[in-house]
Amino acid sequence: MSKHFKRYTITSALPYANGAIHVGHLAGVYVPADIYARYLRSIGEEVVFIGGSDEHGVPITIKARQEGITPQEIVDRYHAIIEKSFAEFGISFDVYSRTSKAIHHQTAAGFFKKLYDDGKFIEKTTEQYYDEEAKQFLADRYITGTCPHCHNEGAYGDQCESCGTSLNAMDLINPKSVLSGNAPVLRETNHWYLPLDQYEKWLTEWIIEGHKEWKSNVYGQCKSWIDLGLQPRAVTRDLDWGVKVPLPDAEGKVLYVWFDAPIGYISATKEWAEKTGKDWEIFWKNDESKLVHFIGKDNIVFHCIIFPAMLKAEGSYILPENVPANEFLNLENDKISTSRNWAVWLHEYLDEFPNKQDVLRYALSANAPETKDNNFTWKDFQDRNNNELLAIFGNFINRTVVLAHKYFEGNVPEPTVWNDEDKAVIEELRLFPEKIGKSIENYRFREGLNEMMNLARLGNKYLTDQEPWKKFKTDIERTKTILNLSLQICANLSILCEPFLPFTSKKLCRILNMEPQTWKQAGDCNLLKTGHHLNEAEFLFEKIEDEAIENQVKKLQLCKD
Ligand code: B3M
Ligand code: ZN
Repeated sequence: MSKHFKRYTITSALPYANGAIHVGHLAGVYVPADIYARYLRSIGEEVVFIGGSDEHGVPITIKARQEGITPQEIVDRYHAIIEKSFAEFGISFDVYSRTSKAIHHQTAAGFFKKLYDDGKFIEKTTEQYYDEEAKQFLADRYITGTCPHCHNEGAYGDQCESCGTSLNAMDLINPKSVLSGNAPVLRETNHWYLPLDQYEKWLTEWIIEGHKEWKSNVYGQCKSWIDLGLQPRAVTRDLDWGVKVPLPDAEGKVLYVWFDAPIGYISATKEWAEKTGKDWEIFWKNDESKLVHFIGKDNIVFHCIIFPAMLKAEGSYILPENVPANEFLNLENDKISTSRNWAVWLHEYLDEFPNKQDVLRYALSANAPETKDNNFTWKDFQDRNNNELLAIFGNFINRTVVLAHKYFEGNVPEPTVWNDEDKAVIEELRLFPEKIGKSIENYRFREGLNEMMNLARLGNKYLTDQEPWKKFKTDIERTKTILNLSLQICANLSILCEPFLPFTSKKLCRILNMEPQTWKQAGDCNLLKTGHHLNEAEFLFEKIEDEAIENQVKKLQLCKD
């Protein structure tokens, strides 16, 4: 028996505010999280769905330097772009915060201080590169030099982009500071470390023994990390952009971005609670609250090992119940890359496909990289729209509503004689809410989406088989029953498609002249009462022509040339 929870704390990875959002982000993290949150709200659960921008870290300071502006200006710009994209795609956050807010700085500093006071850190002195002219310690990204493996002269202190090897700044041959161009010198500095090695036994029990139900990609990654043996991790850095280390003698030091960012989930919950008069603590400290982190696979170690160890060290927090991380989405058979502009950016998509948010949501969910890396192609996008959304879902709704107007002046006709075929459809219909719900609860969103489409398929087939257009003249009672039942299926679809296709659900409710209903009402064949008046039919989807697809492919190809 799985445990019943009273409320849900749903987080989605905080995107770095140094770039816009692309389809990979949406498919990997935000659409699945949104489906989950919307479904839970629909079944009547109490939910807080948290998002926000991750506004610290070295790459942001580097971008600011390159552009000759402040890091704050960089994050202000991208936070606005990101927040707008999420809103436009219907990602239904209860709060979308940012880690440069005062509430976050207080919360993250307070969290660090509690761990410090409780003696949970170890302090170590190491030698780090220092730029004597710029008078500052150098983050790995601030050092370039020759790669010891492939001899590329422009390798960074953390990675050589030419041969792909991860590096330590100390490995570079002829290191140079990005700030002054001078060779850096080594200087002693002290930092605080979370001794992850001390949590190894506990992590083994909690994950390896306790969470065998996690997705195999997630579980497998955790297991190999733990098997390799965990090392103490520095949680502070010498940098002037971030949450200041709240200790005397820590001038010029901030919390490591991966220490403060997950605490951002907590700060965002506080912000939301202040605005809505809720109690944030119950969502984080009560074991009847279910904490679920939606992330991409590159964030697994931080959410499954390091953040839980931080929460455990603090002592008063619940731990994630699940971390349904996705694999990566490729684009036209190639890795998405922001530097090569090999991506589909959300804001550009909407310029070219206005009001087609749900088509993208659908194509991405249908192809979600749930168990392995997956591929987005424009051709598949077109096929999903034309052959599924339009040909099945849209066509069924449209035929039904048009016929109801034609034969019954847009009023829901009274069903009189149910035959065996009707009864079979009614029986099948009843099972959908639970089937789709189970898939969503188990993080199998593709399966849930496919089930939802199966209901549209069922409706479409029923209408085609029953041919009310042939019966209207000879058998008005049958025609009434067929259209009544078809309309009930439309009404059910408006509920059951909502987590996946929220814009379509809204439009469908408008066509049916019906208030949005909740999941509990689905499965019923009397959602629309006899005599209820429908609005005019509108197209839910329209055909996407080859030309539009060719343009997208061409546009991408430009990045290759
Ligand atoms: N900003 C990394 C990323 O966007 C990081 C996630 C933070 S979640 C607390 O992949
Ligand atoms: Zn190299």
